[in-house]
Amino acid sequence: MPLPKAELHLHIEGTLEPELAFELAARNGVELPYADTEALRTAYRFEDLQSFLDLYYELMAVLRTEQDFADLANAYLARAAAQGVRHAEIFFDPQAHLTRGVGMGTVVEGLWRALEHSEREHGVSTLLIMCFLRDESAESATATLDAAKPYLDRITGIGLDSAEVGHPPAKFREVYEAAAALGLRRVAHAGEEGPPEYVTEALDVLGVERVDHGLRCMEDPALVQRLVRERIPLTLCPLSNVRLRAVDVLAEHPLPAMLDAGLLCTVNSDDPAYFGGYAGDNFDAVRAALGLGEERLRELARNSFVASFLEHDEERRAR
Ligand code: ES4
Ligand code: ZN
Repeated sequence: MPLPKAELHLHIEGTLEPELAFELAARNGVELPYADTEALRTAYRFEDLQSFLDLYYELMAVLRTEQDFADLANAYLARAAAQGVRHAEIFFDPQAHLTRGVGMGTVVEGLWRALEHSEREHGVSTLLIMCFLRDESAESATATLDAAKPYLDRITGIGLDSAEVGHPPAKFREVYEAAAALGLRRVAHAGEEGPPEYVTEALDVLGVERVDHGLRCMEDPALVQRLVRERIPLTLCPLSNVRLRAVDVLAEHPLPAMLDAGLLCTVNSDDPAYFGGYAGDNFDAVRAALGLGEERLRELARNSFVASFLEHDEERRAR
């Protein structure tokens, strides 16, 4: 039996497996520039974050209808459940769909078709976190928040993703303030490819409660001390870090040093269809490559629930 765990860093568009991509392409009459699933998989050799993002956005062309988003989410939830995931806080990237003429309603209602039955069907509770693309403008983020207003009863929080370097957190101060005023929880990707200063800025300027990745905090001992003192969770994604070359090989991942430093680390899958594994696969990989003992693995699983928004969201819904 896999350890029960919560998944806190998961882009639903990054769960699009080649087989489903081709199935949806056929259903929607979308032409993919790959002969078959095999040819597509060979494209999964990434140099860095941007080379991955190019393919990630390209494949989204197959997602067009509510049913497409429902099928995508259902496939993820079934896989996650099989690997011990009991709760998932799911990112989605509305701007990547809005710019293709797919509306906010199609995305949210479609995902909801799967999420509303997830506890019963898969034994997985879920929350939605809407991410802004940091390589788009701050105005576009604000327009996205406005477009989401009819759906805020289904959205727990906001996040910030896509190409990090050159797009510091402070660019999104206003939209994070507006989201906070609407009662939304706040997270952001920081310190994946960007410098430790972006982690500090995400905390100080955006008021994030949790940092996605945060890996590069290890370059700044004072920042590590602060993250420990303030119990700020980090949502690490070890297989992603290897595939996107944030670390050379898994055996050199700083996770053990981060745990030893007292950081509240969690292990997640990021974009499992692209990076070679779901949440349980990431646990298995760090166990094998880093020699983590049972106690450390249980700590990671426990951390995932501690770091989740579960309790708070239940309070919010009850109000
Ligand atoms: C992402 Cl790994 C990663 N980093 C930043 N943005 C993303 N969007 C989807 N996956
Ligand atoms: Zn991510």
